[in-house]
Amino acid sequence: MKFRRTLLALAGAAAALAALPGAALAQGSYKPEYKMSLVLGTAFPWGKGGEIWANLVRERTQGRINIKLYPGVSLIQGDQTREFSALRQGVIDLAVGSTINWSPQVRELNLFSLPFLMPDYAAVDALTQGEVGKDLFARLEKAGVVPLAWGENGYREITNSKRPIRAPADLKGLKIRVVGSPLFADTFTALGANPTQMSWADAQPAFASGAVDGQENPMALFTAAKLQTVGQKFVTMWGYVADPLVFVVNKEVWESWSKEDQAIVRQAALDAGKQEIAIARKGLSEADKPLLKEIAALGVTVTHLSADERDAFVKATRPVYTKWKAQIGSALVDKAEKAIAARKM
Ligand code: X2X
Repeated sequence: MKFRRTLLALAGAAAALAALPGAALAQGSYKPEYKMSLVLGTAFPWGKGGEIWANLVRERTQGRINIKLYPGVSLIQGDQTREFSALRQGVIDLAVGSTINWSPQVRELNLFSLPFLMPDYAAVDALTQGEVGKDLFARLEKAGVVPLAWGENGYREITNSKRPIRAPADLKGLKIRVVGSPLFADTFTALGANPTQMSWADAQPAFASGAVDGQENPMALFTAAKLQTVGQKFVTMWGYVADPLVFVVNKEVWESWSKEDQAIVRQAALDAGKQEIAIARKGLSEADKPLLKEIAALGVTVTHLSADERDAFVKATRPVYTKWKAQIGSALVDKAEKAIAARKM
């Protein structure tokens, strides 16, 4: 009898809970703190972008939305290619994430990793700020997250500990760390290198020990992470891919906020994204590229390619481009190619 009463009471409590609108994340029921995932911290343009976003949101909502930064993708133990799934599942509330790290789950994001698709910053902007950017945001929404703004990690230049790279033959046999989808492994295999997939957290000790010879990452990251101190003494400016960042919110969290706060968070992401892109390009978008002089002053050999030399890399990776164009979706890649051809310089 007693047991039955308990059961009935439990059933009643469950029914009452179910009747609550949206249970834990009802509209207007805010968490005391929201978790923002980032691969890189505030010493890097990426982390600064996240910090600017969090600060703008805190100020403009008078503290209603309080965001804490979790750099090093610590919410997922450093496993950056799981970030998108964790975001969707609600382990992460917000993120500023790279298209590379989310590309295993959202194959269209591989677009930016097609070798030599985007020749310059104007080409990157033609994609992210145009129709292609809108298509990709629609795709991300369909995947269950709320994308708000674009940022930038940057042009990923090849670095290594062994020798200057001027031709694909110079990459032969070099062990190169990559991350993201198998597109990167395909690209480096086509160039004769020996690609190895690992997280950023694992990569740095691997450079230091010499287990890995080289890597590719933006120059702002090179200096902030002091990659010259872990043997990366040779840089080649080849501009083969650039990874944008996306400012994004978990869908349930987004829907729990008032319309007014949603508008504030969106505008703050747009403002932070714009500032972050300027920070990411600092020292590289100017004609004399002062950041490269700084890097050379650290004892690093910075190699610039002639048009013909660069073309050899383009040719060697063309089969990879063709293969992945089909996997990403030919219509989307066609649209991107047209937007780049029509870009304003
Ligand atoms: O791991 C990398 O190379 C980094 C930091 O650039 C990304 O997260 C894509």
